[in-house]
Amino acid sequence: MKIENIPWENKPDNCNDIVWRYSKNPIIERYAIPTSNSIFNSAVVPFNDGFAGVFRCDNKAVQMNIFAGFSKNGIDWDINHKPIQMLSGNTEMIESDYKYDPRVTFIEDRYWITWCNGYNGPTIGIGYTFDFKEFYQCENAFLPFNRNGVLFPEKINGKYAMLSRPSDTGHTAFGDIYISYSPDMKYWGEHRCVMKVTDFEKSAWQCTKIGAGAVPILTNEGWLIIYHGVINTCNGFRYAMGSAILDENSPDKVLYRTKSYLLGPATTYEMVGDVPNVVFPCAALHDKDKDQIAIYYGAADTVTAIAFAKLSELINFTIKDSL
Ligand code: BMA
Repeated sequence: MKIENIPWENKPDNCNDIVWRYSKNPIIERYAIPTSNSIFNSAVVPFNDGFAGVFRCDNKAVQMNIFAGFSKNGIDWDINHKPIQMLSGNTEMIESDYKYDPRVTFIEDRYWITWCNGYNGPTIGIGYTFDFKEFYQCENAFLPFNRNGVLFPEKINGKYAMLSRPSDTGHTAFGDIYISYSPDMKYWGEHRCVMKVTDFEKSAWQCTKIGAGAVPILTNEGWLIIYHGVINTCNGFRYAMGSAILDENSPDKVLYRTKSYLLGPATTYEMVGDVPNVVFPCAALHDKDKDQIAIYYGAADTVTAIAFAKLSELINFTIKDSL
């Protein structure tokens, strides 16, 4: 995809990493709208001559909800002060006690949104919009409990495909990534395991649970995914970012997967916040011709940040550093 005004900053001279942070992070502060306690784990896409996004803004009662936002440059955002009000999509309106951790994927003719939907516990909600003004809520994809539902940007073998992470009602101390398929965005099946957590001895940062992050990017090597991996330390969970490449036609096959994390909590805004030590990617913008990718991530469950990489370097590293 070509993105004229993709956010970008060159790698600092003294940086040896594949992924580097934007120097003016965080791009969205916790109090960016009047009601917010925190704005993080949010998703953006190119829209018109700029960008649009769906943002997780927890309010000061710490209720989780999703809000639409717009930007000319992908860095400075105007987030609506009112949460998204859903109309009924492919079913009658279904309950939603809360909404969090949205992802946005353009498929065919519209923007599809998935999020963690409160329906007797967390599961994957699905909705769509054409204009980021009117939103339509569809059937939940799965039974509770599930999190981190991420749609592929095109059908695979004629079906919609979604990654997800079956979980529990609480702060889930386990979790592997699965894929499911649907002919119509309503009924989901053919569930297959894609990747499991690692052995502690081999790659400890992803040994407790993993979950899909950004929408998969189709490359010459296969589907590039950017995901989060978690280790349970003596002081609680620590969330970092890694990448993997899945087979183009059978994306339940993992071809490569980084042993090292690409970005872990290391700056103040990643290490200090409502939930310390969280780097949680939910979206990425890329331009293949420019060889650029901008990754959006929630930091410490409080603010939103971006990091950059050269797409080719990220792919090569995923292959070279593979487990
Ligand atoms: C997960 C989700 C995420 C959050 C993470 C770290 O279970 O709630 O929204 O970023 O925990 O607290």
